[in-house]
Amino acid sequence: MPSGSFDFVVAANRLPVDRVVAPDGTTTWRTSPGGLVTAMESVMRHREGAWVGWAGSPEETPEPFDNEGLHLHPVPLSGEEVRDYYEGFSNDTLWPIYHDVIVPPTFKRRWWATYRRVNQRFAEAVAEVAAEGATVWIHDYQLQLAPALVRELRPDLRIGWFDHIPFPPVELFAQLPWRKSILRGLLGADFLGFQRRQDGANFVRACRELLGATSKGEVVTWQGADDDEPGAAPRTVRAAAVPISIDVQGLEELARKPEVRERAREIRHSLGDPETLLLGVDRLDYTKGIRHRLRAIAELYEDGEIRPPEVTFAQVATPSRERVAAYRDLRAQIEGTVGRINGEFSLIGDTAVHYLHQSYPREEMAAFFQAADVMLVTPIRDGMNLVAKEYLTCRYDLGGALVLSEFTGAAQELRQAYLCNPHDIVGLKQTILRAMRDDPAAKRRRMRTLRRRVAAHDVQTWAEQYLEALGHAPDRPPRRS
Ligand code: GDG
Repeated sequence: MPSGSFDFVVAANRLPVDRVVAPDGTTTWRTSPGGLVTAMESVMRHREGAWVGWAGSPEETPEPFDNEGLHLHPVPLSGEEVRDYYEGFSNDTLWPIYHDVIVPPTFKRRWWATYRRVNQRFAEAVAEVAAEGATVWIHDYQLQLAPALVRELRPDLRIGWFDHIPFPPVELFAQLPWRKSILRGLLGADFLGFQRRQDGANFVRACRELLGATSKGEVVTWQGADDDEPGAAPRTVRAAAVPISIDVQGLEELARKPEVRERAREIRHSLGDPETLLLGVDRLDYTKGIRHRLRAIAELYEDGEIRPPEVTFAQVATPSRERVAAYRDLRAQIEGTVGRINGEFSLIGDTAVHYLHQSYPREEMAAFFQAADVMLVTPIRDGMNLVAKEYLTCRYDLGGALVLSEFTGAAQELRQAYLCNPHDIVGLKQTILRAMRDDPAAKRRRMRTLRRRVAAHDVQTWAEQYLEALGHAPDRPPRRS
């Protein structure tokens, strides 16, 4: 296949831009704020970089274009493909299996066929734009077949894949009817990055048990298969943890702006100037533990341990995946629970739970974080959880406290947080109270240590570490990526 001209290519489900339609109907593109884009900016400074991804609308696919120094190469998806590859296979088959089967996964052969077809299309787009010997960095669970498919088209490329979500234990992964094809797809990469060491170990074990591969520490060796399926060639691949982080400097600068600080004061005032503001910020997803959190809050009100207006709880639940039934059911449950808690424990003018099913600008999020005395991050399972790191970064005043679930990737790093098991409602209640009532000096010490950890390992460091590991992939001579 002829090569393109870009020596560094990112492939992710979405392009890092949002469409902006002017009143006269003309379309422009705005870079979507997010850590991944910032990380890429820093590693692409001295390279010719391209990004392959879906533009976000099934109706219209723009021609490739340049935006803020980056070449964007849109991959078209039809409405049916969005339903089957993205909402179906990615979010209703893989997402539940990779998150401890909190809800049952749905298996549909048609979804799988579309997932394969779309991964092939992404692979072709990568092969088209990548220069001879280029480095390719593929992201996340939507594109697990792409590594092997890219390699078949372009064996000259150095290919990495990063898993933003957990990789499940083999006992759960084995439920997937297409488990071997997924492993073979991933083994097409030279280096596989995971959030936690355990995720990498789960992948290695799955390769041993389901493909008969051998392993030595983090390196898997597979003899290949004697068939025509993608990814049949023998492979030696390293699977290791490179935990993701956030753009610490950019976010702290934002949080220090006088208008953001003023907005934080306004938010507290609008909530009745509580002594303690408890806050949750999540995509509305069953992995995030919002139901368990509400149960603990309800019991704390019931026990008389907390009461409005002295203590109030605000939950920002950003709308997410509303075309998937499990998400619609979750929303109905949560909204029912919030209604019951407020019916029982709110006073006239003093609300027990402020529930916001909305999406906010970054400035508003930074103000929310600054306003919160106790941040509740209580997922049942989460690859990393960036909200925890964002909260710490915004609390440059060393105020506040972080309650953090043991089942997040972030808990591996943030040992000084108030760690909790969200399934243990009694324990969760005690941890929330401790985070509220601990000695202020002890809380400040915890915040200082936690903030140091996040600052020392920001998203730029993450990208550099990842590319360093990819550059030293086991099967290839070392090279700077
Ligand atoms: C996946 C993995 C892993 C949320 N609401 C608004 C808003 N957000 C921002 C947060 C944060 C991001 O979205 C969410 O990141 P998380 O890490 O918390 O969770 P997932 O979306 O599930 O992300 C996760 C991550 O990938 C990265 O690898 O950590 O484990 O599941 O940045 O602040 N941002 C704005 N308005 C909102 O209303 N502006």
